[in-house]
Amino acid sequence: MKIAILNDTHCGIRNSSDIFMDYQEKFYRDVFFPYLLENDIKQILHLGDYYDNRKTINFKALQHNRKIFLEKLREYGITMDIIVGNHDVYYKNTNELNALKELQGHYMNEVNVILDNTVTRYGNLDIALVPWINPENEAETTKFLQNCKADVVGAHLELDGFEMSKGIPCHGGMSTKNFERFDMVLSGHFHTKSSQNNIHYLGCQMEFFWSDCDDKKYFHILDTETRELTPVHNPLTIHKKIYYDHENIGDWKFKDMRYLDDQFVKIIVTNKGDPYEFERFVDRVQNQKIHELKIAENFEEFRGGAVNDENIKIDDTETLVNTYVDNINTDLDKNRIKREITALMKEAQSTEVA
Ligand SMILES: [Mn+2]
Repeated sequence: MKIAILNDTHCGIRNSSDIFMDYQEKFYRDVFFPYLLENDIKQILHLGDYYDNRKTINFKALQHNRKIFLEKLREYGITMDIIVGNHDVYYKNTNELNALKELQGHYMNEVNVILDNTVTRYGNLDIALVPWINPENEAETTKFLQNCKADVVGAHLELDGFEMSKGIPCHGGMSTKNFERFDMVLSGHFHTKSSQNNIHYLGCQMEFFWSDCDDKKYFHILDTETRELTPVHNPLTIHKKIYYDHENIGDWKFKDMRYLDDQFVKIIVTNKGDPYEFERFVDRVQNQKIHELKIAENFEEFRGGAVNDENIKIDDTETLVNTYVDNINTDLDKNRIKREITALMKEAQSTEVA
């Protein structure tokens, strides 16, 4: 049998922005469900972070998600097994109070919320399902991972050494030691797709932040007989970067700019040249139906006298801040500083789009 795997779909992301709701709707309507219907797939496994905000939900986002996703499960006869991710749980030290149980478990026969470590059989394949690991369930999860009878794991893990977003590795996460005995470990949590040995971060299916730009997104199909994992590309993007170098920008006046419609656009100026030409280029971009335009022109304002800024990349705020921190001369734990700043930025970004 074939099962579809989703993870980190973050209902209500970016402060329940209409733009992101529309974008999520397009993914389910035009990409995900058509594939499932065409391939007669009736089972979804969701690896956590169904909702975005640990503590609240916006009624509009909730209703919208019910219409575009949950009601479609019912309509198409699809069932979903789901584990809790860190964004689905109210408290940091226990999974007991979580949005999945409150919003889906009680009302949806099509949704099976998995709160405790469990081995579930799909076709001829046993998959160990491991919800978000917290101080309360950690010891018991370790024991489960050492003893469970399954070759494959589906989880929401924070593992050391894997990329959190493209090019930014996680330091201080959990060791991969307890996962070595499995043939294949599939995990949500980090939003970029990456693999090391038997462990596969699937990456989220949609773009939510600038750090997702130019980072291809996929949902996955697992064949439970052959154990083949197939990524299915989601061609829908919502972020576009333009590198402006007046020497290489070419005949932009004749270029079809409609690919920028419905996108957040960032022009990264590497070599501005004639300012008048540049302004005309900006006008051209702004004439499209874009959501927002950001221009990254120089990073003068981010300069600190003590910082070696030759290596700083201005591609996006996260990369900029991270490379900036990398270049500070300090004995403090730079990885911890980066983790804290990233968390703060995510929080700020989620209130940025109204
Ligand atoms: Mn997530």
